[in-house]
Amino acid sequence: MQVSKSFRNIILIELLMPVTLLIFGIYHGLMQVIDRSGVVHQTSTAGIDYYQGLTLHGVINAVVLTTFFAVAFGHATIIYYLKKEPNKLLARISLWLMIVGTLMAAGAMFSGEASVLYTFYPPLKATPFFYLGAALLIVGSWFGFYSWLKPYSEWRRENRGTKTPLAVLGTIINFTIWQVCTIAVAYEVLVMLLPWSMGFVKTINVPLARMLFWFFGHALVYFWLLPSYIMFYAMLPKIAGGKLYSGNAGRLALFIFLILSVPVGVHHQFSEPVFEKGTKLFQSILTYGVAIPSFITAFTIAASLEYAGRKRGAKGLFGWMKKLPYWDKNNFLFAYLICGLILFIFGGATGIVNASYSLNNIVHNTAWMPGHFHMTVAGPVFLAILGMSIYLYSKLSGKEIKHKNLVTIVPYLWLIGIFIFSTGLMWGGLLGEPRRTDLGVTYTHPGNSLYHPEWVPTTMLALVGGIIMTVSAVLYFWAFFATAFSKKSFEPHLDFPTTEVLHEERELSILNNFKPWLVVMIITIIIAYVPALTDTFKYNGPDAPPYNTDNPVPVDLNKF
Ligand code: HAS
Repeated sequence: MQVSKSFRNIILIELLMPVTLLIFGIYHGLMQVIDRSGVVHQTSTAGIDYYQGLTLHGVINAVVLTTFFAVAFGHATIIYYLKKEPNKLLARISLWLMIVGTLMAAGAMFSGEASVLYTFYPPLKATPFFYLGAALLIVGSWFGFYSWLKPYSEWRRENRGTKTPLAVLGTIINFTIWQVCTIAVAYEVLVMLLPWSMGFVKTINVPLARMLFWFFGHALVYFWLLPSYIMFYAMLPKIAGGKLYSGNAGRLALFIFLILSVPVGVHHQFSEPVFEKGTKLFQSILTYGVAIPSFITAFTIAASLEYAGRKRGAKGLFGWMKKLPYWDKNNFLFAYLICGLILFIFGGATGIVNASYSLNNIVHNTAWMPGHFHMTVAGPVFLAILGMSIYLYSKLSGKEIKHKNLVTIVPYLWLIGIFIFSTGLMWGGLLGEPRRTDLGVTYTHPGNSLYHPEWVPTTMLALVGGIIMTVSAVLYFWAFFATAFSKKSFEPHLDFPTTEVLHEERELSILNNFKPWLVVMIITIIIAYVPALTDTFKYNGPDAPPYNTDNPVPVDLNKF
């Protein structure tokens, strides 16, 4: 279908800008594995300090890329499936706020004034520009959401009794979760961190700030994940040559995410004494609940792929796995989505280990954790973003994709890289190897009194995986920018491979109605978070002055 020039430009910028910044994000990922493995023993490289690089890596890859992509992909799904364009003014405001916010935060990080990692936990302090930039990026993404509300309600009025297309349902659910969870982080940033970082107040309530962050932080991971789920349900079965085994299963999975994505944040804080046992137990149980939609997805998508394989002539119990279009370069999205799914089997299993209150004690704050999250956010999420970004860029710019062979190899190389890298991290984590630590200056430095030889093979393994991942990313950049800088060769348009459902299922009005789910969502959040909030107010320790990563003494000590 045709898309107006202004919307094509908005989406193209929202794809191009984060992929360009990703070059820095990937470079700092490589520096992480080099620094940790002890190949070098230094606190900074090319003028960028270890924690500064880690902050750039986390913020660019996990916050900037994912947020821009969610908005760009949201615009595209609304336009394609509802045949209506979002509100132009709101979409433009969204784009500009996100650009200005990203530039402010990037400037702060590159200047070394915001080495606070992507979680920006106090008492680590950043320059106010970092917090303001992050706030603008988030508020900008809200405007993207607001730009879809009018066309969506018009569509519903004009199509009474028709099911909302699955991709649109997923997009609206995802941004509803986002709207709710970001209110907490907006409060943390605007009311707590900003005045503290500007020196208006001297100290900060750390437990409250961290609780507000994780109210947002775990829902954030589902905000990353849901665009991939939309692709798995609404596109992958078609791409594989089959049909979706059950549309109702997909709708149910999405609505369960709406209820359970937010009230589980305390599972990141199991080791924090400020929370009572009951608060932790309840959120641990809900965490097992939020795995259910992923189990539903695993079975539904596996059944859809089995159907596709059998249609392609597969025989026997597992023969369908061999018949799928793994190497079809004209259908390269398959490679990105299947590699993500395979990684997610292991990312999901390790997440369930983390959710256990007792096992969490062994793995919390160890290298196990980045092992887990690289098989989730750098698995199904990152691969779906890469595949869909080049796909959409080509369609909307009218430029043929260059180096399609390379584009098809990228996800397999990435998959191999992540498997090796995450194995190294998780093995090290089980041996007590800490995360977020420049091991090369101490623990993996043979000349240091803190030397831990058992962490050398684990960090070396992670280094091998990290190098393979970097090669994969470089090939992707090569193909992406060769496409972006090539000449237009066809009429720009928008087109998604769209799945049909295998059998017409009974119409369940509950799966086409937001209200009951929103009510349950609010009640669950209240039950889970009122005790957590009360716990943070019971905390009677001192509030904290600001710190930097390079010094155990508070900054601006004279002021206090
Ligand atoms: Fe997690 C920490 C628990 C999912 C990301 N998680 C993190 C952090 C990140 C993250 C970034 O309970 C670190 C934050 C930090 O910096 O401190 N996580 C879970 C659980 C799930 C889970 C229970 N996480 C994710 C996703 C993420 C993500 C998704 C990003 C997108 N996570 C935790 C916990 C912690 C945590 C604790 C805190 C730990 C601590 O102490 O700090 C579940 O949602 C996972 C459910 C998933 C499944 C897998 C389903 C499998 C599918 C694939 C099927 C394959 C097919 C292919 C069909 C049950 C759908 C077949 C075809 C073939 C050919 C084979």
